[in-house]
Amino acid sequence: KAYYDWQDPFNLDAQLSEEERMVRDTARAYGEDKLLPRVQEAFRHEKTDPSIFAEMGALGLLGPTVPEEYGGAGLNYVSYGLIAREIERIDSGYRSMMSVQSSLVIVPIHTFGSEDQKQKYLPGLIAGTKIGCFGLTEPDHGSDPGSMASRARKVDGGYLLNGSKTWISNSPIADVFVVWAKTEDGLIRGFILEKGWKGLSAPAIHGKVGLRASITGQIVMDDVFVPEENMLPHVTGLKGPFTCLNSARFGIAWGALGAAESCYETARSYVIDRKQFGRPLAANQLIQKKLADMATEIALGLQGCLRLGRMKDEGSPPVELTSILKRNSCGKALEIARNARDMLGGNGISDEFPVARHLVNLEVVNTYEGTHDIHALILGRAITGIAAFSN
Ligand code: TGC
Ligand code: FAD
Repeated sequence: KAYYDWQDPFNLDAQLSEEERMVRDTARAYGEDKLLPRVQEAFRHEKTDPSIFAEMGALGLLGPTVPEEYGGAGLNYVSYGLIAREIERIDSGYRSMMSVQSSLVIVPIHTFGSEDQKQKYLPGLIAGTKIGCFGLTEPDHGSDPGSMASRARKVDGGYLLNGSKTWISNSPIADVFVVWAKTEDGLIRGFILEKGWKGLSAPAIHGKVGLRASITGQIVMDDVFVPEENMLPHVTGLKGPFTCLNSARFGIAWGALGAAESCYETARSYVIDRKQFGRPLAANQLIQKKLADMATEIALGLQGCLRLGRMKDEGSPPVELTSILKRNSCGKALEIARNARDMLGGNGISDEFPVARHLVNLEVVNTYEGTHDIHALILGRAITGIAAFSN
């Protein structure tokens, strides 16, 4: 009888290249050696350690798909997904720090920036010596960023930016701000702002019940002068921010399954060790069914992520595939985290185990980068030809 690997039923490992396995192992070792020992304190006390960016940068984990001429590792999308999976296996907040920097700051500058902007900003961001953030969401415009109120008014030599962004990962510690605002002609444009510019502030948002290891804040712009050369020249409209989101959402699809794997593996070892009614919890059919459901969803989800990664590496697959997988991975990972939490009984409430932390983190991951329902509507539009979210 062929061997069944409970951790890798479809032998994903064998479907990766040697380079991809090496990237995965590097990210896994970093997560276990450097992130795992810090996460409990970071989560308890809402503490983000900015040195994590430089640590990740030194290992080539930031902006990994960017070519070597700008300091990137020139890796493929599958490798990017594998990094996200390994980092989120430890904590979604750490993956958030990594994916905002990689997909939402480095990608727009690399894809839509001028040569001068690339030379100026990419090496520091990829090395992690500079920290970036991405401002799209506003207090009154979340799922509907096309209605944003932030404005960029043309003045001599540049633009004056006014408006506010909220729920912005990394913003209170960011050096570089990629911000989206409308110019007077009503077009959405991207701007690169720097910490310390007059009129720019980024107060932290405290009291989050999830994603506590990743700092979140606002971006407040009060007549911030942005020189002409700091506008992203090569994109207008929502295509700009959505191109970044395509990349970040793909990483989240892998990452959420990393968190789910952590919950599944924790629950499995717990129910094998824990005895009630004179035998292991794992001997009960109800418990085994929960494990079987977890293993099934993780294995199928990872195969979908790998397929999309291969398609991205070969060309430009339809963006709806990213919606299928971002939505599926987040929804399934949440369900797995809830079941794992239940299987650990009272101990599932303690932060000595990672499951409750993953659970509250995944509530955030299911919401940002397009909520579960918004991705259903993106798919619904593609299936029916009717947009349910517009007039
Ligand atoms: P819609 O009419 O669909 O499109 C407007 C223009 O954008 C183009 N487009 C895309 N381009 C590239 N990739 C995509 N995925 C694209 N989707 C749309 C589209 O072709 C069109 O271009 P053009 O040239 O014809 O004008 O726009 P809509 O306003 O009707 O869109 C509605 C909807 C729901 C799809 C969209 O607004 C949406 O996705 N909302 C969700 C918002 C969201 O995801 N926000 C994320 C904020 S960032 C964040 O959460 C970071 S957390 C990260 C972390 O900490 O890890
Ligand atoms: P809303 O849009 O108000 O949605 C509320 C509810 O209504 C949701 O359930 C939604 O699905 C539903 N809904 C909305 N419209 C419809 C509709 N037409 N039909 C049916 N249901 C609908 N943003 C950034 O720009 N950069 C960041 O770095 C960033 N980081 C974040 C970090 C954290 C910790 C959090 C919590 C959020 C972050 N976000 C960031 C913001 C995030 O992208 C938004 O919270 C998300 O897009 C949802 O927007 P909203 O919160 O305004 O909810």
